Amino acid sequence: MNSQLQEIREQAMKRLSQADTLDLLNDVRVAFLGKKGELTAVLKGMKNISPEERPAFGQMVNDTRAAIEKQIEETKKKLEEKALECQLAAEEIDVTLPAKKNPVGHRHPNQIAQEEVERIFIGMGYEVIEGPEIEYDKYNFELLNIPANHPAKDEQDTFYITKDIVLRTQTSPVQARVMQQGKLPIRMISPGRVFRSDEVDATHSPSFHQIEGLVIDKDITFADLKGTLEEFAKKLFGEETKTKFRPHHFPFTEPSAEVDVSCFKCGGKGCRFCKGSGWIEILGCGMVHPHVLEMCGIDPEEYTGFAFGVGLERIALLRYEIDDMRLLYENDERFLKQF
Ligand code: 2U9
Repeated sequence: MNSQLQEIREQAMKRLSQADTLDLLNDVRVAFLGKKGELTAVLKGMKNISPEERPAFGQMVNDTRAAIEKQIEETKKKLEEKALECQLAAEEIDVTLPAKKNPVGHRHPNQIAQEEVERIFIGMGYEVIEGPEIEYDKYNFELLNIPANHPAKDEQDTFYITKDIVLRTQTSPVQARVMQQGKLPIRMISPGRVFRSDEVDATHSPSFHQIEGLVIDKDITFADLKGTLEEFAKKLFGEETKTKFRPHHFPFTEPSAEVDVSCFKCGGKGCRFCKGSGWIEILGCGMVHPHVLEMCGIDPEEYTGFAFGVGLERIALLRYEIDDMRLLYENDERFLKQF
């Protein structure tokens, strides 16, 4: 028996020295100390030993078990240390590697231009008011002095949802709605998307953006309009900017004008940018037509006002020297992130 125990101990020690993973170590523990293990089998055979020899034999079995358990613990500790070392080596962090990029969005040049225009008018005490992109024909055309069969309806041909409902061709209907609410005076701008049935080219798109402005109060004159837009042009293009008002016609304003600014590239001398003229057209404006005031419930004998409209894309193209409007809609990141 003594030699059998000796044999078991040697076998166990040999297999423990070969166990190089925690799983193999567990196999060895089960093979020798488990319920059906070799040492357990020896214990079960104790009933065949004489009672006098039993205590000494029991002691030997316990010593063998303790020796194997001790070796298992030591091997386990070594294997766990080795596993940790392997894990640490595999998860090594190289702090010299370039950091992962976290791509964030970028404001669109239209958005930047819109915020800039808004900032200038907010600074002059204007409110920013937005409205629906789908409008009644009445608000988009009728109340703005463009009745059925008016030629301006051709120029502003749009997309019809029904006979009476259209995709708005200008943001003016927002102003018409504010006027109808009857709270005076009004000092507002309304930015937003508008639609026209235009073919796509370098300067046209069926969907673009405008900012329109409206001021209604007692004693508002063309001089107020001029002063306001001169100030706006200076803030947007630089203090040295000059403005020129050319007579024009819009159905909703009378008198009406188009406004040019002195070329901010050449200062007015004439260059490729302003096509040699020294001037660049930026917006349209005028005194709100008395009939429009009347239709929107305001007494033209008591109140007068001015209005203007700016194409946002035009401002963005000029400010950032972009020569094709289509670039603004392609959303190519390489283009957008330059601004
Ligand atoms: C009301 C009355 C009048 C808004 C105005 C313009 C002149 C104008 C163009 C600029 C470039 C349109 O985007 S564009 O093609 N707009 O020239 N807009 S006056 O007049 C109004 C607005 C509201 C109640």
